[in-house]
This record gives sequence, structure tokens and C-alpha cells, in this order.
Amino acid sequence: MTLQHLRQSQTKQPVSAEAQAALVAKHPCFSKEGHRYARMHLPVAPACNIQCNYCNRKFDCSNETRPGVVSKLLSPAMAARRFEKVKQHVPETQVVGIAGPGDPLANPKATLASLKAISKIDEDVHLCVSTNGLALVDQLDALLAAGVKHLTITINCIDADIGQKIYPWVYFNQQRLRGRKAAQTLIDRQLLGLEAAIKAGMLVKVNTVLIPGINDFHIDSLAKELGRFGAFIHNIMPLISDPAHGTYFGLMGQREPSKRELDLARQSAGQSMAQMTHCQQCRADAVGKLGQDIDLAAIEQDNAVADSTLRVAVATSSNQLIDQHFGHATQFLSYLVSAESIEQQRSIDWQQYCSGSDQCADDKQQDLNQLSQFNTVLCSRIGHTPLQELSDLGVEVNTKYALREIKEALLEIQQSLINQVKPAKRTVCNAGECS
Ligand code: CLF
Ligand code: SF4
Repeated sequence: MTLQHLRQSQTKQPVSAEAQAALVAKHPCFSKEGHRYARMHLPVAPACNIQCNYCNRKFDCSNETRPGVVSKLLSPAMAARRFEKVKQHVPETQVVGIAGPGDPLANPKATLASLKAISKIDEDVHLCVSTNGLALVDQLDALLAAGVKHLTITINCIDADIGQKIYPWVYFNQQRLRGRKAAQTLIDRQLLGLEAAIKAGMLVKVNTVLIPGINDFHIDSLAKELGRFGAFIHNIMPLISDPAHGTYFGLMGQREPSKRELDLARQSAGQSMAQMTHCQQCRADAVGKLGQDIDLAAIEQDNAVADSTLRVAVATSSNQLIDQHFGHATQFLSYLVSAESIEQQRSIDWQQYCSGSDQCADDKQQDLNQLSQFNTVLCSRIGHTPLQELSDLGVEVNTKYALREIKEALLEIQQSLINQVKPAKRTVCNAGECS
């Protein structure tokens, strides 16, 4: 799709001033007035389709705060349960965002399944997604259908010569692009997505990481362009480049901007775009009001039992053994397994996924979204395609109990749950406990 084609194909208009006011009133990031309300991030999106030189998602330390960091990935079903619990503890939670730890739109199934699950629980909550923009045009309709009205795109530059110093590669159309071509592809897709999202009525914030010597001299032109497109607000964030985080910039000694440099960049970009100045550079699993993050470990500990309840689907033809190939199943028995009990739920009638080969190659008949409510599927075998699809949905597939008794497998799963429900241990930096 080209920009020209987009201009012709989009018919919707940007949101009116009244609709905008209603959208920002309860969003703590889009307006300072929203500070009384809390946001919650669901860490359901592990993969990313680009590499930024300031990002390293392998590093996890529960004592630090920065984007891309998360203690535990969640499946859509777990995310929905966490939301219910957080809502009880923090009733001011008005915004649910997906911001990683990778890119939400590089994990579209898990992202969309999570957003839909949250809407089912609370249809008034504001849904928010933060993306690098590469896949935005492809996923825009699905995001709109899921009810997403707040969007953040991280755009660090609109000049590919600068971009190639920030992005070593971009994975697009099954190809890993490098150098200037990678940066140009990303920038083109970001601007297409930005324009399409605004025209579709979304409120779009643009995040920019300020990197001294790389894009600082370019911020004014970028802000002018964002203003011309109609972005709602611009959030210039300082680069975090502590070498301990293992990022390329960190290891190469790239310096962070000073407070004065950040203020100056915001001031001068502010001539073209409204500026956000209260960003907290949140973790991908942050919960609470901005600047007052809730200790998730405390909530999770408090809810250890609920959070460790697993929904298990079993493919069986005998109702006794795990004896069914996933692709041939016509029903799934459903169980809730917790440390205290194993409860059978209503079984799921299922249209056979594959009608022929053992590999379930491309012969799929069935949308697997219905299984996103489960944490685990037990079956005797499974083909690569459904395995990958379920994994994208955050559902684990386990074939190690093939031909064993269902009861025996569930008891083993219960035992591993009991072993897991132990107090979370908080570490102290430089105390020799965290590496
Ligand atoms: Fe989260 Fe981002 Fe939505 Fe806010 S955060 S996805 S827009 S709900 Fe907010 Fe955190 Fe800054 Fe992001 S303070 S890092 S700007
Ligand atoms: Fe990391 Fe986000 Fe960049 Fe992906 S887009 S590499 S998750 S910072």
C-alpha cells in the first residue's frame, strides 16, 4: 500500500475535540489530568520484528525500571486473570496497555486475544497499544475491531541515514533487511501506519528516544512532520544506555542526554507538537499510577493460588487416556487445576482441525482462538502449524503425557503448581544475588 493509496482508501475522519477530551481524561499518559488514574501493562508480546540499538530484552532485574523488562510473560488467559486481580487492588485502573516486552504487533494473536479478553471483562476500560509501527498498517483493522483507541508509535527519525545508526536490522516480508534499506522500510511503514491510524480515528502518541549525536539535531524536523500528520502528543524520552543492560549503545559507550539537553529538545519540538513531559519509561508489566508503580510480586503473592490456577484442555477419544492427535480431536475435556483442587469444566465441542495427514500441514479447518482461554493443551501429538499458532496465542502444548491417564497427568501438573507457589524473592542490586 502506498501513501497515495492510503489517502484514497481511508474514509474515516480524525476524532472531534469532544471525543478527544473524553479519550484523554482518564488516560494518565495522554494527559497530565489523567494522573489520578492507573494503567496496567500486559506482558504478552515477547517477540520483536526489529532490533533497536538501545534494547536488550534478555536482561531482567525486578529492581529496575525500563521498557522491555518483564518478570514473567503471560498468556492471554493469564493476562485476563491478572487484570481481574489488579482491578480489585487498584480500582483506578482505567487503561490496559500492551507494550512488550517485544512489539505487540509482532505478536498479533496474543495481543488481540488479550485485548478481547480484557474487553469482555470490562468493556469501559481504555485499550492502549505501543508499537514500533512496522506491522501497524497490516494490523490496524484488527486493532480497531478490538476497540483500541489509544496508540503509541515509537518513531526516532524520518531520515534513513540516521535510522541505520539506530536499527541494525528490520524483519519484513520474510526477509532480514539491514543498513539504510532496513531503516527506510521501517520509516515508510511507520508513517503509513501513523497516517492511517489518525485517519481511522485513533489518538496517536509518538515516542522518540533522544540519542545525543545520533538524532538530537533531527528532533525539530521530526516534530514538524508529526505535527503535519496530526499526531496528538509527542513524548521525547532520554536514552537509557547503562552498559550493564547489555545494549549495543550501552556497550559502545553511547552517552545518555543530560537533563538540559532533554529540556531543550522538548522545548524546541514543542513549537510544532504538544509535548509529554511526565513519562516514566515503564516496564512492560508495570501496574499502577504513573510514578507509583504497584509491587506486582505483592499482588501475585496475595493471589498466588488464583494466579497459579491453570486451565487445561485435553484431547481424548476415550475420556480416560490422552490418546488423541490434536489435529483429529473433535472435543476437548476442560479442567481447572489449582494447588487445592482439580475441577472438570464443560467440555468443548471442536471441529476437527485437520482432516488428513499426520502433519496437519496447511489443512487447517479451525480457528484456534477459542483455545486461547487455556494455559495448556494436552494431546498425544501435534503438527508444526497448530503448535506454532497455539504458541503465538500463548498456549503451551504438552505431548509428554501421550497415552497416559488423564487423571495421572493432571495430578502431576497440580504437583508442579504446588512446587511453584513459593514466596517471590526480591533481590538487591550489588548484593551478589543478581547478575
Ligand atoms: Fe502504557 Fe504507553 Fe499506553 Fe501509557 S505507558 S502503552 S501510553 S498505557 Fe506512559 Fe509508561 Fe511513558 Fe509509555 S508513562 S512509558 S508513555
Ligand atoms: Fe526492543 Fe521495542 Fe526496539 Fe523491539 S521495537 S527492539 S522491543 S525497543
